[in-house]
Amino acid sequence: MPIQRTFFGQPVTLRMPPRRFQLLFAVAALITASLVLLGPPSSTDLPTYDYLREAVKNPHLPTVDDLPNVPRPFGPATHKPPVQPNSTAASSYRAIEWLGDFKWRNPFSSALTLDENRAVLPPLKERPPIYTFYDVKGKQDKALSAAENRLILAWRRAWWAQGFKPQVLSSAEAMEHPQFRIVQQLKLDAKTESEMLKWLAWSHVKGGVLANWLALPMARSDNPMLAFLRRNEYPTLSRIEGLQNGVFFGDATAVDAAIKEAVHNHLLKNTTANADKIAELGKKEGGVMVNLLGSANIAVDKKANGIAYYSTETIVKLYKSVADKLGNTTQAEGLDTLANLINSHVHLTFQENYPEGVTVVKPLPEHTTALMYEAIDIARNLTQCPASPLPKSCPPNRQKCKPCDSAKTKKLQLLPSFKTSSSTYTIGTVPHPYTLNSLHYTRDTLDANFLVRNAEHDLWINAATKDFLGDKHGPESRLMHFKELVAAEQSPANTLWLTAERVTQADLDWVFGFALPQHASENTAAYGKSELTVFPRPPLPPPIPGVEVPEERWIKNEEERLKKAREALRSKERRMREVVDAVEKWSLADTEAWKFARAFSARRRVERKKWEVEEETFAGSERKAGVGGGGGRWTDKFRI
Ligand SMILES: *C1O[C@H](CO)[C@@H](O)[C@H](O)[C@H]1NC(C)=O
Ligand SMILES: *[C@@H]1O[C@H](CO)[C@@H](O)[C@H](O)[C@H]1NC(C)=O
Ligand SMILES: *[C@@H]1O[C@H](CO)[C@@H](O)[C@H](O)[C@H]1NC(C)=O
Ligand SMILES: *[C@@H]1O[C@H](CO)[C@@H](O)[C@H](O)[C@H]1NC(C)=O
Repeated sequence: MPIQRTFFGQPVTLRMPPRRFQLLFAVAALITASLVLLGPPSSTDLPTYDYLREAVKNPHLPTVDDLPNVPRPFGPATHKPPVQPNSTAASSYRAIEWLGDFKWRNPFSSALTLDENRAVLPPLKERPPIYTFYDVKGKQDKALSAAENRLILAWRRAWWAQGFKPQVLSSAEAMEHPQFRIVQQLKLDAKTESEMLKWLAWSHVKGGVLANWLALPMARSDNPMLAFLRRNEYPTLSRIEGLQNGVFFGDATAVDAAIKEAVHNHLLKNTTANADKIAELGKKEGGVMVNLLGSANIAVDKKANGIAYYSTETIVKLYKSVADKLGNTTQAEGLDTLANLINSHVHLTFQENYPEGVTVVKPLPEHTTALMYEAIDIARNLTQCPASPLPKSCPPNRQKCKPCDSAKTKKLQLLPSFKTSSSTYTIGTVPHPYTLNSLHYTRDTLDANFLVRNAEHDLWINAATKDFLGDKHGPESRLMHFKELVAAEQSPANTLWLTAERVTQADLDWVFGFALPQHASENTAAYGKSELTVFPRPPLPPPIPGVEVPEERWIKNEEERLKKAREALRSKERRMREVVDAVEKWSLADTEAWKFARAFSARRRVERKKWEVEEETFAGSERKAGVGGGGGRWTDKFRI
């Protein structure tokens, strides 16, 4: 009597499979049995695929000794490491979970987490705070406040992208300072008082870096000044040469001592009599505080070129048309123009930092065109000339820059494999192995039979690291290199890794520190009535040499398959889950790469969103600047 057998829910006809498959099924059955008994093992417990492949090639009946490390039901119990706070994010596919640990350079995260889903990332780097002071006396025009908030948002974004934690102080912090009453009783003019309050607020938060909100970082992330500020140790109270009172840094004791000394300056004994002299001090290099102290008390850092400060004098001197607009009736409009100018300069700095342009990695290029849409979209906008009110202008700290020329925009190229270079910015898209196998083998659906018969293991990581590592490395070593590319010290500044299943990319502004161009013109032209010059969009990158460009209809098929793969991964259906699981087991290294890249960007978003929520009520938050919909739908925005 024939027995109806099933495999992954499908009935199969009973015919003895070839001998090598008998062995494979025996191994699979053992694994399934141990899965049922013991729950999912970590990847180190599973037979390696080389083992499986060898076993398939050289069939011999397995003995228990042949099976590497299948979990022993009676072995000693293990504790999972405690879950760190804020280490998960919801996702349509599966919760994204991570653990920050110094041992992240392990090929397989599960070796450390004992949890198949949790990726081990490098510990989150502590961001040193950078403060700015923004205070509005009395009532102010709504449009003006909104424009100022947008500028402060740009300030926050630029410093965040450089690894800092930007915070906006106001007179509320100054009031907490013990010297506040004394300063108030001095009856100073508005400008001097505001400068004093700024220092009181700074002292209240225990020193650090204090910057004007028109002082933004515009340099490579390894610029010595920025690297120094990031260290969060400021041995002497200092300002930066040429930046007036734009940036100060120092520790709490030094800041406090300086305030005490300034308040006791003899000129402040009678501020009415000395009003002119005090105003005079305010005009001298470094501003009023520096000059009340006598210059010996504040060191001057001479070699700093990483920060651009748009002081009133600088705007008048270098950006005349913007200065004209900042006159009284058109002030809000002028501030928006300034915001556009600053954004264009941060973007220009990015483009100059990568003289070789932007590279999009497209491994296995024959059937992955649809997978690249997002990456290419971002890459084109990155290489587009930024919209600007003064397209020929340079940032204040680099007057010798090369303004962007739309006739020769930076190179935008596709490469089938990753190449390291600090003069190019690289964007990669990491697909789930289900997605990749479905595209690469042009299959609408996958199943275990298909994989076993036709699919290679770890297609993606082998292809993506081919030029870079050659053919000799195994998947473990490739994974380790890949993780370095994503997450090692300097990598996030040079590379961006997307996951293929995400349809939208948020937070790019905070990754780059500027807003990407959202408009393009046919040819260079003013856009709307804003007097911005908008540039054409760079063309699509040329195809990879030697790879046939698929016809439109095949690309349409790819889009369909990509959609189906996204659905498959999202599916809660048991059979589908089993197939996805089998695909993951078939390509352990690709799965690990996907989990790692996905967790890395999820953590970046969670860190940022959490910060945004904490800062929500302060000037320059997205909510105050009318961007991003505010914090009310915060939990929605957590979905990755
Ligand atoms: C502000 O506007 C008034 C009247 O329109 C004008 O008299 C004054 O000169 C303007 N001030 C500045 C600084 O442009
Ligand atoms: C993040 O962690 C903090 C502290 O453990 C907690 O208060 C907060 O609710 C967490 N946020 C999320 C989104 O998990
Ligand atoms: C400050 O100086 C003015 C003019 O020199 C004088 O009239 C006033 O009495 C002085 N105030 C104090 C408190 O000494
Ligand atoms: C890139 O620019 C185009 C318009 O040229 C815009 O539609 C698209 O949303 C932009 N993409 C990103 C990621 O900013």
